[in-house]
Amino acid sequence: MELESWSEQSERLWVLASGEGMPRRQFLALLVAGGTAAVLAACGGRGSSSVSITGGPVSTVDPAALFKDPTPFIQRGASLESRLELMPGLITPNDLFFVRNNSTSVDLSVDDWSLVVEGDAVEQRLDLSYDDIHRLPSRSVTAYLECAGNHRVMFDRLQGRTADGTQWGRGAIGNGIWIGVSLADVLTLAGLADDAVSVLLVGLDEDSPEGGFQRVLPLEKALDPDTILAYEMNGEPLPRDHGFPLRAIVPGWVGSSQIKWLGRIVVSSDPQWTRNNTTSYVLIGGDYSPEGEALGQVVTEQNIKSALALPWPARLDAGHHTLRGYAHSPHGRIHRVQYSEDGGASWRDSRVLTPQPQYSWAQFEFDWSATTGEHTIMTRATDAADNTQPDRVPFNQKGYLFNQPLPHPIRVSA
Ligand SMILES: Nc1nc2c(c(=O)[nH]1)N[C@H]1C(S)=C(S)[C@@H](COP(=O)(O)O)O[C@H]1N2
Ligand SMILES: [Mo]
Repeated sequence: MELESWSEQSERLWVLASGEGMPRRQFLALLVAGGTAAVLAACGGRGSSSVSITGGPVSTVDPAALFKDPTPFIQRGASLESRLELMPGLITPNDLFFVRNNSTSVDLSVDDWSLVVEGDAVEQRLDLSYDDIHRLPSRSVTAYLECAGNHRVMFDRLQGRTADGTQWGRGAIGNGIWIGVSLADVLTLAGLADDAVSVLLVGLDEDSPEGGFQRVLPLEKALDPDTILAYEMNGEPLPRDHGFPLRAIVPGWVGSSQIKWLGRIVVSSDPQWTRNNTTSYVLIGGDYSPEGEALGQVVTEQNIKSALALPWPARLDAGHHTLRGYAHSPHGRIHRVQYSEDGGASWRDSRVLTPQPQYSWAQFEFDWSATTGEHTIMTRATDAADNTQPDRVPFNQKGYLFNQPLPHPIRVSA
């Protein structure tokens, strides 16, 4: 499994680096800047003969599938998983923001691009240029964006059942400041019919026989003024890997609804069913009932989660540490994050940091005095509406929405 082989590799490298007296901070900085080669070089050029990086190739990313530098990420084919321990704070910089591609990133030019709005529930078909979009009133939204499969590997690790799909750890999430236009304004421009019920967003990547990657939104979510079509991410034009020139941002909803390289919108007076709300992004399992044309319960909103911003497993020196992490919920702000050192028998409060703007995730931290040996720390978040992470999530075949508290393994050495 990719994640296992990657952590084995970094574990071996870290054993070598710490044997050379390299502090963890320097090790990570080298790994980020120059990959394994830089770590090996700094270890006196002992090279791969003394540390055999055998758990598969160091890079598993397909270089043709992406534009950004994959070095700081856990690499997974055409997708990149973020390392929470590298996150500098509340906002995830673009070069550390995870990428989830179902095919490959697309290189579009604004000159050849336009956004088509059509369907039986609009009065007129629109064809909007990049400039047309920019002439509409702009709207800024601060929101986390998370893949429905974030934490998926935990079904395997904590329940002993492997779900289908990319075995994401905890880094299929990032938090951004997005600027664009309200989808509602675009729909109004096309003239929304009274009987409109569903809005299909279609990407320009070549994802499946039905066309680009696509997802339908019910009218209500499409008309939420904070559902935007974004052209800017963290003060820069939307990067190519994140959907240049235009992508949907649907706060609180599954990552797969936030269509990148948006090219077409179909507004219909009927519900629309495509792959991503029938066979994919549905909860399939005995605990879930199918709905409409879907094989299971359709995944719409994400759920409440928390994670420590440490490598998995983590290694710390004995002594006092401030441990940090991130928590988020689609149902409101995070009010509380607790941690447990005894498998959930007792819990203590961490400090939830402010600000926590809009649909942003929250940062939390707590002081921990690390004693030599093996430890496991769990975290559990609670939001303003009193939702909290459940002790157990029923299994679903495709491994979505895993949000049990994660027992994070930490090895402390003297
Ligand atoms: N056109 C298109 N949009 C897409 C995807 C895709 O493969 N193609 N992947 C989706 C999924 S599954 C996720 S989790 C998010 C990831 O957004 P990011 O790559 O900007 O982090 O984009 C969504 N939008
Ligand atoms: Mo996703």
